[in-house]
Amino acid sequence: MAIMEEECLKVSSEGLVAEIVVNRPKSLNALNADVLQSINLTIPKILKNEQIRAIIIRGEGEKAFVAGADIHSMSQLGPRAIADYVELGQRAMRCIEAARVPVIAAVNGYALGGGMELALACDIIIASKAAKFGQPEVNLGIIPGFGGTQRLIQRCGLGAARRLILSGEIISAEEASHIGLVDKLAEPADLITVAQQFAQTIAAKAPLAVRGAKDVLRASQEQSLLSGLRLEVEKFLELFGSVDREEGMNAFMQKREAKFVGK
Ligand code: DAK
Repeated sequence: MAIMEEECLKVSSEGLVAEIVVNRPKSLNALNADVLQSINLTIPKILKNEQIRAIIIRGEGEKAFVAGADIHSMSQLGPRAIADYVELGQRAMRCIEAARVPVIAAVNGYALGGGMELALACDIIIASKAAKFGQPEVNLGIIPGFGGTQRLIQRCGLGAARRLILSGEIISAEEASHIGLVDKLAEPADLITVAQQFAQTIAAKAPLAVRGAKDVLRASQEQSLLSGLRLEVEKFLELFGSVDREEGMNAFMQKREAKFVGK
């Protein structure tokens, strides 16, 4: 049953499980302000329904879960607007992380930059064997800004976070599974079924116990997460004013290699 349909987000629920689909396949589901705002509005609406015991998030189409923050729209933003965008995105990730029910990312294709950060904000990551993961922000003269620097460390350790964030390397789903980024792998055609089955498994458990466990697990990381997120935003905003950021984003949009000057 579709419970809500906006241009950039499709939301439905069946029984105890709700599904959110990021619906911008022509831009590989990149996160613009509309998507982030819709996530912020949609999750509280879903959670008002007390029947719902798990949420699945996935991307429309076969090519991408989410290929990152929307570089086209981000490149146009001035200092004030970029600060608003930061706030919107960080709030969307917190909204997922703090949801009273577990949230499962079903990753079908590219999960890059803000897309990988969206998956990291979820409790469980289930990926198609064809999925690809990476934090390629250094190619654009910036750093992850939706919590990736912090949540990747928490999930996979400092070594893996350094490797991925400093190099921008894109890794296969199998490798992502090997470093603990992905919790479960599925054949591409089975991804949605596997995610639904796992959501049903959780939904069948005692809801108060699941919620209590989610809260306590999260609390173990909370203080370092909050101070890390503040640092991440400060550094992101500083870098957003750099010459290299402008060059990196222009190079992406013009489909050419970036020439960085360290300014
Ligand atoms: N934004 C906007 N459009 C995108 C996009 C993106 N991230 N990724 C892909 N697209 C668009 C392409 O521009 C292209 O559009 P048209 O040219 O057809 O109009 C269309 O999707 C198909 O993409 P490609 O033609 O490039 O497809 P390919 O198969 O050749 O390549 C690719 C697929 C995923 C390898 C490639 O598209 C790619 O490298 N995309 C960019 C990936 C990336 O760098 N992602 C990270 C973005 S930066 C922060 C918040 C968040 C962030 C930072 C700070 N704060 C607010 C503090 C996060 C930043 C990022 O996520």
